Amino acid sequence: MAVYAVGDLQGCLQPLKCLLEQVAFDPTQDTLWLVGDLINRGPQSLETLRFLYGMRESLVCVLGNHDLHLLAVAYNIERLKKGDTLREILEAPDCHDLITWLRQQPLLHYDTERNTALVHAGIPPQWSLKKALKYASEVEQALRDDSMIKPFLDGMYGNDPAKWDSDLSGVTRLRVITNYFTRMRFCTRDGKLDLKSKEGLGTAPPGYAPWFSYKERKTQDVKIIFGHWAALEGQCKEPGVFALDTGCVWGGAMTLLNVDTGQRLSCDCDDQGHPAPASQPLTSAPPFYPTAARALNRPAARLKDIPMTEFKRIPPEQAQALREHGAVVVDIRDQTTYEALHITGSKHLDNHSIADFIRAADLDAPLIVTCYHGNSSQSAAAYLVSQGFSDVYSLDGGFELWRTTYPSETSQKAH
Ligand SMILES: [Mn+2]
Repeated sequence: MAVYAVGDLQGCLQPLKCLLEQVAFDPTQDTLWLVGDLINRGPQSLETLRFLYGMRESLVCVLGNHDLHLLAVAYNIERLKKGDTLREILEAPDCHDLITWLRQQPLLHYDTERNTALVHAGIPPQWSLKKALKYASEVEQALRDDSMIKPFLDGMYGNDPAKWDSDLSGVTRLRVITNYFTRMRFCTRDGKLDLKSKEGLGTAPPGYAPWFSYKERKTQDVKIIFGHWAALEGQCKEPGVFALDTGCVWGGAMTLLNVDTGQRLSCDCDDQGHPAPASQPLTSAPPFYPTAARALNRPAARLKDIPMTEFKRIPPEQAQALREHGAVVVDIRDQTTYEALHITGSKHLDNHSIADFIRAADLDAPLIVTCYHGNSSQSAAAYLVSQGFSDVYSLDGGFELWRTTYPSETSQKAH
């Protein structure tokens, strides 16, 4: 009976399957919430849509800008752009079923029991939940209405007007509503949109800030789960606001959130949107954990005596300071990637080397774990804590952030 929410899929089916397997997702019992952007850019847009359609009874799905773009293309092929990977959907024999299902999906979902809203981009600061639901339903009605869908989709594109006004009408009104729910990142206090900046928190134009950051935001008392903003890397410090887009299609990760416990699980991806080689074994328990546990060669009682500590997440700067004081760095990416470039002095760790590593290690020495982007290193760090290491760190941003922060502290030599 669990409820999970997953970040933007963008046609990356394998990481989704990997995550669902890890939580033993049962479509007859569990529910999956999708923040939208199900398709486009990734390797398997058609297969992803079919997979979701097949389990549609177990889904709650809100539409993202890419999903709306697919609908627009389905109603007007001239809208198809060069980088789109949507043609396979349009040419599929089941295209009609998939599109018909998609246009029934909402822009905003609210779960009363959990007091939680699900939306692709966000809810602008000036709208209460009640208003947001009303405005979302205006667009949803247009999508479901055979005579309104095409004019709406044709008029949907564009950044103007940048700000909501309740006097707006027609397609212009629907366009602003759509831009808020599916494209917003930065806006002003009173909800004027900037739709050009796409990068991290530091890149807001003067007078603009992330939509969720305003103290006066009228949805402060509602939990909000959203995607769309990969540059946030799943980090949002605002209480009750959960960022889930971790850029699976751009070599980031796909993130799954247990809506009730707040627990997160990630599947690191390569730059093709497939699970990265090291992610599967290191984030899913079976192949990795038992090998190491057996190899520990210590009586079980000894393990129980070890006080459980938590691992800490640290930025590159702190990792560098620890390295200067002799911390060991282990790298859990796949061997080939590690050999191509890694943190100088770091050791490669995988299912084959973990046993020897633990046997020979000083359990009290500081140990830093790194991966591609700082996602799967967290499960590995938790595991190493469970194996008795007392001072374990997960490197935030992984090797990708490290190489841009300390390019001279990287090396191609194996250790
Ligand atoms: Mn998006």
